[in-house]
Amino acid sequence: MAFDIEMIKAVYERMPARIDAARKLVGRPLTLTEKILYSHLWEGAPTQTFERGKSYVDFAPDRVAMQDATAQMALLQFMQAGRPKVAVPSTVHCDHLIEAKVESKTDLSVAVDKNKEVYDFLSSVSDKYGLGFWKPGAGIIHQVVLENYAFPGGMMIGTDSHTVNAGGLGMIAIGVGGADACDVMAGLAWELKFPKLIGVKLTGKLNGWTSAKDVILKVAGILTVKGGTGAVVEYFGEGVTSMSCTGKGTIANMGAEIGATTSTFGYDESMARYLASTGRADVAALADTIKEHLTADPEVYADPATYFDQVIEIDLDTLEPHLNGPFTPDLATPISQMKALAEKNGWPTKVEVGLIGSCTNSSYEDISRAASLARQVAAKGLKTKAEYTITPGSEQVRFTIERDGFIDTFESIGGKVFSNACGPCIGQWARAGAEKGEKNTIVHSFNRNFAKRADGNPNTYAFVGSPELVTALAIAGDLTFNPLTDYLTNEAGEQVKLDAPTGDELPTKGFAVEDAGYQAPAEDGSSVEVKVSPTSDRLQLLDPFAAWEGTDLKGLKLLIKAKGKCTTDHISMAGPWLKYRGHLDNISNNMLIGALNYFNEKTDNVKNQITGDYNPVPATQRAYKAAGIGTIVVGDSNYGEGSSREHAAMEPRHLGVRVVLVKSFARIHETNLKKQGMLAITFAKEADYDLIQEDDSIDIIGLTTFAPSVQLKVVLNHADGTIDTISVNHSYNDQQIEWFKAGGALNIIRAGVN
Ligand code: MIC
Ligand code: SF4
Repeated sequence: MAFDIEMIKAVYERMPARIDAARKLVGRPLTLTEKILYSHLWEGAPTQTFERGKSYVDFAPDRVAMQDATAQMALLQFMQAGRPKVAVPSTVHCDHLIEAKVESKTDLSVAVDKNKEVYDFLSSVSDKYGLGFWKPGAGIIHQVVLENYAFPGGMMIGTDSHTVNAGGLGMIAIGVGGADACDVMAGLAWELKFPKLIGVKLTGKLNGWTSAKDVILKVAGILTVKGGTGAVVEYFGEGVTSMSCTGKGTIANMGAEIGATTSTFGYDESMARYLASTGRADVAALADTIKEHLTADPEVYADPATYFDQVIEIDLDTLEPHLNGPFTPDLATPISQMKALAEKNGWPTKVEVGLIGSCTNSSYEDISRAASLARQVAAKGLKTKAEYTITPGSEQVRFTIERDGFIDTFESIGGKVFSNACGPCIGQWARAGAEKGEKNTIVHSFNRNFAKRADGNPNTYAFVGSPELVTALAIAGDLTFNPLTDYLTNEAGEQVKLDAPTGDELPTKGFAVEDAGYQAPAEDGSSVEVKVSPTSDRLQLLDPFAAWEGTDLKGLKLLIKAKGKCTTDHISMAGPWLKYRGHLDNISNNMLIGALNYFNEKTDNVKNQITGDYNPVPATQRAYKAAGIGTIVVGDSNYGEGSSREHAAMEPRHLGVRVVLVKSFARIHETNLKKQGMLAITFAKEADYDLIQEDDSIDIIGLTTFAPSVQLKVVLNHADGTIDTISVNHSYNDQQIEWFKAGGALNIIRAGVN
């Protein structure tokens, strides 16, 4: 039986009436996204309509999920909220802190030992406050959620940007910072700007070498890393219903890479099959009773241009396998064009490692299709040229694929199976030789490929592809190999061609697992003690941030003007730094160390305006803090893209940065900054970015009359005595302005004002 079935039942009971009410108010047929949103309003049954891209709306999500690297900060905040128990079903998943080095068992036991303090903390907080706890080794949050908790028509938030993965099972699932999770667990509303809607119509049917991954790689190429900002992407069409549920999960997962708020799919038979095979026939039976409410009204898909803000159509019959990269997930190249492009751009063409799995692509279907290629290695007398690794998404998947012989197949071609965890995807990869910084190419089926992400080496060119394509390229050892047309020379010197992959959507013998790794919380956790040692270097209780001083901010020094791409990986790097995710002061030592200084094109090297010296960013900021001088960070477009990690907002706040001024923000990061009491503003004229000089002292004017939709003024006092005054925009509503004034949203919850 499924977890929290009573909650699901209650959601389904209230959905039909709420959807009818919304349809009447809106006065037209509804998309699936609108149905789910309007049936999850904090106020209950809808009484008003909302404007897409404009109205801030309070929602009541059904559940919360957190992974270990973000849960620490989320739960440290929750502990300050003064609540005895979480208000909605919530879970914690231990997946990010396990380093991939030798193989799964060894790596897992090293991690359990090394991270004991953090795991004990998370486990005892979960026990105390009523959260489900998934132990290290149980799997990656999004895979475990898809297998156990996601349900069509539900709404969840999670402290990880790929929470959106659950859209594959027809949810509205959204990635947030820990402070947002804390609100919902504390029984408060969750606020989101009512999204715009992008419709993607899939015609035709996946075939041959093309897989669900290629759909999203193509969409990323069309929309770019910013194209989905502020929008929910809703997929429909015959290509969708013929696709597996886990394939839909892959597409939804990588919606994070185009900045989309989330992606979703209407309830269909593939979802019912997936629910049944993962032990939740009861959820499918419930969903069947209201199935017309779990997809859009028929008029919508018949005439999408009328109902969506933007419509994209992709023909699966002709869609080619793609490889996206290097260094950004939206640089999409159809495999047939890779050879020419790699030559033109000087990308290293020898593939050193192929890595499959991760939260994005480790379904039974993915693994079985990849295994069908691995089997051809022996059958065709080939030898695998590159290293090859497999990261299963959950213990249930791992156990089942082991039972079905796939692990043996992978091992027979030299494959190495890592723990059921994030591992190489998040820089938890002790890759031998990476420290040498050599230029090299890897291909993986993960979702992100920002510089340094997998192995810390800035010269690793990472390309994202389907597990099938990654496997073929690992066998060939060549980035320019097109398995659709090219031949390989086998050990006997013959020319052989790989057959297109085949596989099973779901295990014919069903899923199996001995110990899934779940720990239920105590019935009454009031006597459970949560210990945080005052001398720990990994955990630190939080002190409240100071409230706004009530005046304009004058004489702020420019800390850094970041040039170009500045993702959360640049602002608060993961990999080795993950270990400090529960210790704000220690992790602050990575603040902005990956950002490129506009003035000298160096990373982690900025001018200290007091001494004139160039030093690392964190040390420079600490010097300003010690001198009682506030600072400002300036950035380019889509600043803070990527992860949900609120450390990227809390570190600057903790170290005394007051303002972040950029051309544009990624959604989660902008909210995280606001939540932590930071001033997050954007240039009214993007070109004003060019006016910022290295020795600027900057004033922010208008804060005493800070109001929604009213611009602020920024005065740039240049070192030569000249002054530029520019206008800046902000997106704060009344409540968010209160967060700013209080010095952070948590200060308000704690004071019980809210
Ligand atoms: C990621 O994929 O970047 C992460 C690591 O899962 C992050 C969360 C984190 O930084 O802890 C995310 O995507 O939100
Ligand atoms: Fe883990 Fe990578 Fe998935 Fe993030 S994207 S949850 S790091 S596997």
